[in-house]
Amino acid sequence: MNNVIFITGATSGFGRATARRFAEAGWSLVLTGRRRERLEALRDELATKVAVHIAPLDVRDAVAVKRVVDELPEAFARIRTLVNNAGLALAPEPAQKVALADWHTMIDTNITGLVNVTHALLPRLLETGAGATIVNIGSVAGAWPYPGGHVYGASKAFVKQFGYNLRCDLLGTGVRVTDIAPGMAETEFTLVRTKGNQEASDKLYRGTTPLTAEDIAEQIYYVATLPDHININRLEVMPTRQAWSPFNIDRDS
Ligand code: NDP
Ligand code: 8X3
Repeated sequence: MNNVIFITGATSGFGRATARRFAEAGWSLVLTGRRRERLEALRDELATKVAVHIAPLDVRDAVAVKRVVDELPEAFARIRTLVNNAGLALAPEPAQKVALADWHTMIDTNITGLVNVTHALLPRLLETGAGATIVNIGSVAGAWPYPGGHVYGASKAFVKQFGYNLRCDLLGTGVRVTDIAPGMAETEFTLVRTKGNQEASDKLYRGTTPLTAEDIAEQIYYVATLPDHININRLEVMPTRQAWSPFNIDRDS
């Protein structure tokens, strides 16, 4: 069977590593993201091994999402796995210091983008039936609060609950849904979160052992290739060298 994976945010980090991991296993790839030149570079790298279709796409644009899905070439039309990976955190400052526009960007990307893509691809996944998998990339921030998490963490809590609710409605269709919730992983995530501050990004990952994009790609491959009767609901994955802190207390000085 021709296995096809549709990946959002394939131009960097987890999405790009996932494209490489599934290419290694011979899957056909639909690669999306806003940066066309990166999609082209990845296609050039992987098209020697597997069939690759690229589609520059901003997941916030529901009309564009539907067009990309409607115009999938025949060989890529039957999707087996959807990886809803496109997303971002912005403004690690306290909530009261954050520009409203940054909150809107996170909601539009992490929530609206996620539902746009899921809604457009659900008919294709239902057609595939048994073994079809939706992998949503959540975060530990969707389950555990931390300072500066505000809308980012809340958007990832949406990812988790949306996935659970989808599972209820998709019962009997064979379509699986998994929330993979990573902790700290070294990608371009912190560069984006700090609006291009390479020093801050380097500092966060220095002197410890974060997850890699390849670690998460391997988890995605694992859940998507389990026997059809197994659904991993949620997979929370942290670096061994990351854990929780005590509660903060406000004290009189
Ligand atoms: P990267 O910044 O490396 O990759 C993010 C990807 O999302 C890029 O390919 C980017 O592509 C894409 N993207 C962002 N906005 C849009 C948009 N509007 N439309 C389409 N694509 C978009 O970060 P990661 O790989 O780390 O992040 C991937 C996912 O993992 C995100 O959902 C993130 O929240 C989540 N995550 C990350 C963790 C980490 O520590 N790294 C931990 C937990 C979860 P382009 O800019 O070309 O559009
Ligand atoms: C982000 C993961 O550990 O930076 O989704 O909160 S962490």
